[in-house]
Amino acid sequence: MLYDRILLTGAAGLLGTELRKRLAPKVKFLRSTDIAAMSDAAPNEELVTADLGDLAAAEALVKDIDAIVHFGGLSKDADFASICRVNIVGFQSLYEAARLAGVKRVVFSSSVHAIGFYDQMQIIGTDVPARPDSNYGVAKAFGENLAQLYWDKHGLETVSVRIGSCEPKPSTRRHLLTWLSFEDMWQLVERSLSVPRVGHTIIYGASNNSATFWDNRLASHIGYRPKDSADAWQAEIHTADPHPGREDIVNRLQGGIFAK
Ligand code: 15L
Repeated sequence: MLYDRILLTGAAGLLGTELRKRLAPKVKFLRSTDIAAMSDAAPNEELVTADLGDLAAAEALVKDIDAIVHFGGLSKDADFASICRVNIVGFQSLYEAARLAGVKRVVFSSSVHAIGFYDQMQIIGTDVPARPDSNYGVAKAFGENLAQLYWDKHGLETVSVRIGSCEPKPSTRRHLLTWLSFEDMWQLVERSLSVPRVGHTIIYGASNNSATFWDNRLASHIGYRPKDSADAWQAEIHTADPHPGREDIVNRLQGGIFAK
C-alpha cells in the first residue's frame, strides 16, 4: 500500500471490525475510531472513541495521518436531522480537517442507496446522475459530491465505493446482485490505497455475482477483481422466495427496502 499512517472511522461496526484486523498488519500505524468503544488494539494501533459530528474531534483524528478509510457515520436511514449532523456536517468537517492536515487520500464507504431509485432492470455505470432512495442515500450522494470538490479544488483524492450489501452471506433475491463479501470489500480498500492515482473515482462494491446491474468499466484503473460470488446461495434463495413480484419496490428498485 502507498500509505503508512491510516485513520479508520467506523472501526467498531460490522465492516470496520473486518477492516481493522486486515489493515493493522499492512501499515506502520493505524488509528481506529468509533463512537462505540473498542478493545484489543494491535501493537501499531491507537483506539480513539470519538463522535464524528464534532469538528474538534475530527482535527485530532486526522493529525499525522496519510490516508483515511472512512466507514463511519450512520449506516442506515434515519430522520434528516440525525443524518445531517453526522453524515453531512460531520463528513464535511472530516474532509476539511483532512485537507488542513495534508491527508492525501480517502476511501469513502458510499452506498447503493446513492443510486437506489434506478430500476433493477437497468445497467448503470459509475457516471450516472445520483438517484438517492432515502435521507441516508442523499447524504451518500452529498459525500460523493464533496469528495469531487475536494479533488478538483484541493487535490485530495477519494475512492467512493458504492457498497452493495456487505454481509457474511447473501439472504435475499436482491442480494444475489448486490452482495459483497468481506474479502472483496477488503480488496476494494486495499486496491484503493495502492494504485498511484485515483483523483475522485466512483466504483460499485459488489462481488463477482453473475447477475448485476452495475458496470465498473470507468473504474478499471483500481484493478478490482472480485473473487467471491453470491451464486453459491442462488438455489437456496430461489427456493425460499420463488415468485418475487415487481409490484413490490423491494424487487423493482436497486435500493430495495430503502426506497419504500
Ligand atoms: C447499506 O448501505 C446499509 O448500510 C446496509 O445496512 C444494507 O442495508 C445495504 O445498504 C443494502 O442495501 O443491502
